[in-house]
Amino acid sequence: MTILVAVSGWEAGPWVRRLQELAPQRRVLETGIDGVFAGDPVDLEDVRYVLAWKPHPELLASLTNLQVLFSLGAGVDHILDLPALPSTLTDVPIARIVDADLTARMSEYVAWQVLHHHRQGFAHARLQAEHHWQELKQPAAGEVTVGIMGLGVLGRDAAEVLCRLGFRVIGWSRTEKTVDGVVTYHGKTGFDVFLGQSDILVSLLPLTPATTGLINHSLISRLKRDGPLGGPVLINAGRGGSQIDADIAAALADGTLAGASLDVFEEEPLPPESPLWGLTNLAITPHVAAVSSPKALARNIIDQITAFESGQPLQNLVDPARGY
Ligand code: NDP
Ligand code: OXD
Repeated sequence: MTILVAVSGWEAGPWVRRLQELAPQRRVLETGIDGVFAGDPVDLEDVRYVLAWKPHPELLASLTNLQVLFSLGAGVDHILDLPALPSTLTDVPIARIVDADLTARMSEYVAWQVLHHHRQGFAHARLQAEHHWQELKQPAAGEVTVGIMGLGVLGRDAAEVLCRLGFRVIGWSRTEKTVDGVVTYHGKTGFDVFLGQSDILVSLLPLTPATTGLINHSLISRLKRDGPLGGPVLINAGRGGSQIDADIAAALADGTLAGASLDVFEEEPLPPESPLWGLTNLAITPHVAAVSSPKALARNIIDQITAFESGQPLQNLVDPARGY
């Protein structure tokens, strides 16, 4: 039962080594960093499982005996949005990563950025650069409302961590949710009430037609304006396709947003000429909020394959019609 690591932009080597360490009896093939398979095409007939990150559609189309497609990320837009998703994949289940390691990394990023804005990280860095000792007025966490868009695996965990830090946390999702300590809203009707209370808006949404371009001028202008941080703050670690970079740049420049942290962008890597790079109230990270670690996640996938082969149902299946 051959496994193929089909990744573009990532090195396959660390995944292959870890998979072989955990399952030495299995054959593991890999693509180059360009996502292209350089081996004998005949070998692809034995491939039953693919571990994918931005896989090439032609490569997927040539896998006639594929049984499960595993996304190496929590998001699956990199598979579902392929310009030509092969028809051979129609009946192949797609499973995504849900793992404590990935979840903890995301909550770490969210807590880091929320605290950075809450504790006035940019202002303190400016004062330090000026060698200027000045005490800034600091609100308590309980005076700040963090609104989380997306109450899935990652959003719920981040909410729990932020509640523990003392923030007032509210959440928004597509369908109704109950999360301890969090006031929740859902759908179109709850959206404006949710936005109007958010001092810090965190997006952990998947990219779907409904979330594409959602974080735009209109959304930003509906955030709470009179909170204790001197204006609303935006943090996006979901997908760049959910935001309009130019609207965020304009809002940061004219004060509609007091600050922002972006881990994801409409175009990645963020082009050097993007005006976002020059904004002093924006914290940029290169899509690393929660990286997929071969050490942790290869174990997760090998366990899934072993359970699947012993007749147990696959976990964390994606609904292609829903888009996540
Ligand atoms: P889940 O599928 O567990 O959760 C998605 C959440 O988004 C659900 O609560 C869902 O609502 C909500 N949602 C989806 N569509 C809408 C909509 N139209 N309106 C309102 N809410 C909506 O995903 P995860 O929490 O595991 O991951 C979330 C995303 O984070 C991934 O899809 C990926 O894009 C991103 N990510 C980014 C990383 C990074 O490093 N920057 C790393 C890992 C993930 P409902 O529950 O009602 O269905
Ligand atoms: C993911 C990501 O989806 O890293 O896991 O973006």
